[in-house]
Amino acid sequence: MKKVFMVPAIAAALFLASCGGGDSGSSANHEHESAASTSTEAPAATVPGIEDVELTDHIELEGSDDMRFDKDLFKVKAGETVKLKLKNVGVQPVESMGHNAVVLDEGTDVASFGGEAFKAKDEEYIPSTFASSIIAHTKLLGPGESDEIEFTLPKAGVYEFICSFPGHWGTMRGKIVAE
Ligand SMILES: [Cu+2]
Repeated sequence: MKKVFMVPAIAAALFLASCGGGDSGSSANHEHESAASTSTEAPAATVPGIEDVELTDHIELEGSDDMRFDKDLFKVKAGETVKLKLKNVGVQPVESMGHNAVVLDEGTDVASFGGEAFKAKDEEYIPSTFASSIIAHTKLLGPGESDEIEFTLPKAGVYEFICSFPGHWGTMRGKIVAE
């Protein structure tokens, strides 16, 4: 008789244990859902047209007398070396139409950076006051000149690049998406 009595007690204990398991299972599901919704907000998805851009480790840019880069969107691998070559294909003198390419850290306020660069003529428009926001930059180039640099984007994200010559960042501006 005692054994028969024990069986329902064990069954009740197992039932309670499985209820507890059910609760933790549902909270795990909840965490999974929130992780999934975070991943849909990944930086690569926030830049229109990035899905049509091929992964590269060698960016080639041209800057022209009409204050434009010839391309404005690139996709690279985070943590890997990227080469960037800029050529000034214009004919106007460097004093009035110089170009560079400055790769800015994620989250840099481009307008603020451009304002500081404007005042940094003695530093070829690479403001030391914003040094921590600069990942890499080319030299300031006159007509027909080119420069090539190497850098590594530390983590996945969207990094802007601009020409920091006074007045140029409004039109000479693009994005490098690291994935
Ligand atoms: Cu420029």
